[in-house]
Amino acid sequence: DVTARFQAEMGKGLARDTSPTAAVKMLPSFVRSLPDGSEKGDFLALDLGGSQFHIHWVKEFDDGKQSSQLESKSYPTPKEVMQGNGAELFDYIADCLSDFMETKNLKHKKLPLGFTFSFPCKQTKLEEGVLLAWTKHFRVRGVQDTDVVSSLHRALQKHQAMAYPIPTGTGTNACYMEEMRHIDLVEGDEGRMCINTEWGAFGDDGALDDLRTEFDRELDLGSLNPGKQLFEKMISSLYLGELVRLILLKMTKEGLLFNGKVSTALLTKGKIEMKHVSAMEKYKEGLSNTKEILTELKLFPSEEDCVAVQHVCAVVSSRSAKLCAAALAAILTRLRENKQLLRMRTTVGIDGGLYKTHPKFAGRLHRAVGRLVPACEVRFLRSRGGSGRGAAVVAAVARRLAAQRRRLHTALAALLLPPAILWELRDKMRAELEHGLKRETQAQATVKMLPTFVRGTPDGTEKGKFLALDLGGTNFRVLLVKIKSGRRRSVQMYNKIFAIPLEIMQGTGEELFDHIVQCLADFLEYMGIKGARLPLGFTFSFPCRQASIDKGTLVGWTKGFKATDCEGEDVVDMLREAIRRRNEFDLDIVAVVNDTVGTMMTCGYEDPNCEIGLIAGTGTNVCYMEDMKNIEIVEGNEGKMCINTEWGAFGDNGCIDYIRTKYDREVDEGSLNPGKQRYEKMTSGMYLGEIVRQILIDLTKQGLLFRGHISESLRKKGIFETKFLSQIERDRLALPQVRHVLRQLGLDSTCEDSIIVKEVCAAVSTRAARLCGAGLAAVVEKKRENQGVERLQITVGADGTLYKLHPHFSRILQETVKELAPQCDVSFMLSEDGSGKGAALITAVAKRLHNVGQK
Ligand code: 0WK
Ligand code: BGC
Repeated sequence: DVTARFQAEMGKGLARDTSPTAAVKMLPSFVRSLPDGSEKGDFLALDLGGSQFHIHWVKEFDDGKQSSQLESKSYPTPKEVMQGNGAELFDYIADCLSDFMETKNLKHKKLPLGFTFSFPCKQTKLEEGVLLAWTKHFRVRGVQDTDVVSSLHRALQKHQAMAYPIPTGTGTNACYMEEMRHIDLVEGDEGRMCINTEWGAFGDDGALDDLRTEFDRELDLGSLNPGKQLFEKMISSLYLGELVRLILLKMTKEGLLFNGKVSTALLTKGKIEMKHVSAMEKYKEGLSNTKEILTELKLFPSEEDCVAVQHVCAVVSSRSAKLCAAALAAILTRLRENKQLLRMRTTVGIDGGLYKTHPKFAGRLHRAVGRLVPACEVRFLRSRGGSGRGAAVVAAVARRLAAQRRRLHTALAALLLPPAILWELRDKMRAELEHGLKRETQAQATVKMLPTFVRGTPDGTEKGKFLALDLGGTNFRVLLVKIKSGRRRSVQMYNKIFAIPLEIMQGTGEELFDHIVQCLADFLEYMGIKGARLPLGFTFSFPCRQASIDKGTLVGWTKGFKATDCEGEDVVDMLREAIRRRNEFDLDIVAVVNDTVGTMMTCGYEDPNCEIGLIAGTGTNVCYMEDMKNIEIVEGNEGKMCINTEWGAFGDNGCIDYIRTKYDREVDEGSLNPGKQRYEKMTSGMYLGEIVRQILIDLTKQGLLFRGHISESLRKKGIFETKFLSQIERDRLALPQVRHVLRQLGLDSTCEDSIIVKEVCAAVSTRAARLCGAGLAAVVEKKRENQGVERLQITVGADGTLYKLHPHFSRILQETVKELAPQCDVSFMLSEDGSGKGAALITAVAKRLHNVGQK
C-alpha cells in the first residue's frame, strides 16, 4: 500500500500541473546518461551532506573496465558551519579543498569538479542547483533559493558539477533514470534523465499520517524542520536512534522498563544514536552491547529490559527497512513499466551509513523488496568510494556527452540548410525551370520541363469506364475507373496491386512490359471485362519526352528501374506490342501520364484551383500548369499545358554540389545511376534511409555510436529503409521502441545510441523536406509571376509514401514553402486515390476532345 501511495506521489511530482504542490519533488538532475566505460580523466569531487564532508581525487581509466583510482580526505562539518551563514559554509569548503589540493600537490592542475550536495535542489541544468530547503542537521542562513554552484564558484573560482547517489545514511533519498517523455518540467521527449525523487518529503502532505505514530509526531515536533521530511524521519539513521529513545521513554514512564526509573540521559534528545541501535541489534554481541549502552545511559537494565530494548530497536529499524523497500518497489515498478518489460533485471547502487553499518538493515531491505516486486530481479551494489566518485563519474559522463554532442553536431552541421541557402536554392531551381522552358537552353537543361500535352484540368463533364495502369511508385496498380458526370458526378474505382520483382525491374524491356500485360490480363479476368476494348490511361512515373498525349519516349530510368532496351523508346508502343504479343485482348491506349500529372488531375477533380502535382515518395517530382507562351518547344501561345518538371535531376550539372555532403556522394556512387538525379537522391524515399546508414557508419567509426563497432547489418546496403525513419521519428516514440526498430535491423543499441540515431534521421528527413519546399516555392512563385498577381492562391495535389507516412516531412515542406513564397497562399491536398484516377480523368478528357475533333 505504501508502494502504491509512493507511485501516486511520483506521478504528481513528474506532472506539470501537480508538481508545484507535490510533496515528493521528483527533481530533474540533468544527468542524461549512465557511464559506458569510455569515461576517462582526473576529477575532483566534493561530498557534502552526509555524516562527514569528503573530498576526493578520482582518476577514471578508459580501460573499458570502468576502473578508477581514488584518493580521499574527510573533513568535519562543525556545527557553527552547518548552522552559520552561506559565505562561511562555502569558504569553509574552499579552504578544505585548497588544503586537499595542497596535500595532493594538485594546485597547478585545473581539474573538473563534481559536487555532491545532498539536499533538495531545483536544477535547470547539470551545473546549477537552487537549494529548496535544508534537511538533516544543516540550517545555513542565506543559501535557500540560491544557486549553490555559483556560491561555491564564487568561493572557489573554479568550474564545477553536481550529482545525487542513493544514500541511506543520515538522510535518505533515491534517484532513478526516468523517460524524458514523462518529465513534464524539462523540454524534450528523447532519452532519459536521472530524477532525484527527494523521497524524504514523502508524507509531508499527510499521505502517511495513518502510519505515523505518536513517536514520529513527537520526534518531528522536536526536529529542526517540523512537518518536513516526514518519511526521512521514519527511516533514516539521523532519526532512528531518537525514535528508539522516545519509545523507551514512554515505556519507562508506563513502568514497562527499568522499573519505571527515567534517567536524565533517557530524557535527553539525541542521546541514543544510530550507532547504538546498530550495536544493540548485532547478532552475537547485541545483548551485551545493549546492557553496556543502557548502563551508560544510567538506566541499569535487567536482562528482560535489554531484550525488550533490543526488540524496540528491531521494530524501529525493520519499519525503516520496510518503508524504504516499499518506496523502492514503487520506483522499480515504474522502471519496469517504462521499459515495457514483464520481468526486469536491474541494479540499485546504494550507499549510506545505515545500509553499510546496521547489521540487519540491508538484509531486511533486500527481502522486503523481493517480496514487493517479484517481477524485478534486483542486485544491490554498494557504492565504492561513496557518491564523491559518483559525482566524478557524472562529471566524466557529462564531459563525454558534451564531446559526443560536439562531434555529432559537426557531422550533422553539413545537413543543416540555413534560410539563406534555402533562398539561394529556390532561385537556382527557378533558373533551372526557365532553362528547361527556353528553346535555346532546353537541350542542356538538367530540369527537363517536359510538356505533357495535358491542357486542362477536369471540368466535370468527363464520364465513362476507363482502365488505368500506375507504374513507378512503391506499388504497381491496375485500375478500372467509372466516371459519372452531371448531377450524379462521381468516380468509382476498382484496383489491384501487383508486385514488380527486382529481376523484372532490372531485366529486359520486353520482360517488363510482358509482366505489365500479364497483370492487366489477371485484372481483366478478375473483373470479368476481358472482352471490353476499354480506353486506357498509363501512369508511367519516369521522365518521358512526349510529342502527344499518347506518345512518351523514356528519357532515362530512375529509382530502382533499369530494364534494358527501353530508354529512348516509346513506352506506349512497347505496351501496345506486349498486348499484341499476348494476343488475348485489345485496349485503346489513349494517354501516358506522369504520376505528378495524375495526382494533379485527381485533386483537380475536387478543387479546380489545383494546378500543381507533387510526388514525394520513392522518387520526387512536380508538375504544374504552365502558360503555353512560356513553353517554347511546343507550338501555340494560347492556354496552358501541364509541364512535368522532372526536378529530380536538379543539380546534375553540379549547381547544388556545394550542399552535397560526403554521405550524398557515397549514396550516389552506390546507386544504379551515379551522377544522375542528385536532387532526388537528397530528398526521396529511395535514398533517405541509405544516407542515414552512411552517417551512422561514419559516427560509429568515430566511436560515437554502437561502441564504435560496425556490425554486419550496418554494412548491408539498403538495410535502413526509409520506412524506418518514419517509425523512429514518430513523436513521443519511447526509446525502447526506437531500440526495437534498431534491433530488427540487427543493430544492438544503447539508449544514447537510439537518441543519436533519431537525431540523424530527423536531420536527414528535415533536409529533404526543406529542399523539396525550396523547389516548390520556386514553382509557385513562377505561377504567381505568370499570373502577374500580388498574391496567388493555389492548391498543390500531393502524394507519395514519404509525404503521406513520414511524421514531419509534409509539415516541414509546407512551412518551407510558406517561408520562401510569402506572396503565395498554398493549400496542400492529399491525393486519396493516387494518380490512377487522374490517368483515367486525363483519358476521359482526351477521349472527349478526340470525339469533338472527330465531329
Ligand atoms: C501513389 C500514386 C503513384 C505514385 C506514388 C508515388 O498513385 O502514381 O507513383 O504515389 O509514391 P511512392 O509509392 O513512390 O511512395
Ligand atoms: C521520376 C518521375 C516521377 C517521380 C515520382 C522520379 O524518379 O523521374 O517521373 O514522377 O520519380 O515518382
